[in-house]
Amino acid sequence: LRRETMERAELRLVSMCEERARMLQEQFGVTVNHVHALSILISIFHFEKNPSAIDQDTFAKYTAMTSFERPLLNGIAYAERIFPHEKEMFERKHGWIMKTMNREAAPLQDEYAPVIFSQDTVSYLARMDMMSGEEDRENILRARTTGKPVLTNPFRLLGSNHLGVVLTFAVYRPNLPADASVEQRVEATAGYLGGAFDVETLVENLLSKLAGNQDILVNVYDVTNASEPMAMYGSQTPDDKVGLLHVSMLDFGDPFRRHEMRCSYTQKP
Ligand code: WA2
Repeated sequence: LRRETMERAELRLVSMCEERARMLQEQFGVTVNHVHALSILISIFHFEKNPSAIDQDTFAKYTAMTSFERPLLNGIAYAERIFPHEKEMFERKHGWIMKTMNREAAPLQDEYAPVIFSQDTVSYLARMDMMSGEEDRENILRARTTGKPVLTNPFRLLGSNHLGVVLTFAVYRPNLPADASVEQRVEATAGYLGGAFDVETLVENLLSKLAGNQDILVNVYDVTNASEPMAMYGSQTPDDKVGLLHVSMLDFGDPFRRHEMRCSYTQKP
């Protein structure tokens, strides 16, 4: 009888964990797809059109009205690629000076990525050089060489200080061939579109709506480095005495990263 109870408990844990993992992966996927589409929109409407058909007001309006398409992002912003010799002209044209993520004046660098368009929910990113933050900078460099969606390590986000990850897509000048080399990609890079997955609140919100939520403990990890899992969601580590543990694989679309969901019961079954 005891064995039967355990088997049933195990099956229930597997099915609840898989349900949560699939739902989270699905929401990540639709969000990433929509940011991808928006990166193409910018490539065409900001770069193929001269003058640009996008300004801060149109970007703010469009991103606010389509935010339902990106359910796990707290907002989205576009940063333009600027070289040192363009900095003065750029700042004069916009009538403001770029700042670092620590709110200092931007020091001399080989390149900058100041945010020129931002959704109102992340207006604190405006004018910020996204290359001044370690995680954002790594994302930018990896996004433009791969042409793929890229995610950062989990870290504390600006604004909320919540645990999350940043998603970045490179925006290329139009007519980049699909089979472009790494050098061609870097050369054709015009800017970066991205936003933050506020995992701490948005995943919590997603999971809280599911049946059986009180019975199950969910943790999400970045396990790209298998020997050093990084916590991405979940404050409680499972109690060893509870025993049963199920691990569901997650695919968030960044081919260079691995994520997984670990589920256990909050109480002995
Ligand atoms: N977005 C929101 N919160 C953040 C953040 C970010 N980056 N970085 C730290 N906290 C404009 O890659 C380009 C968004 C970065 C895109």
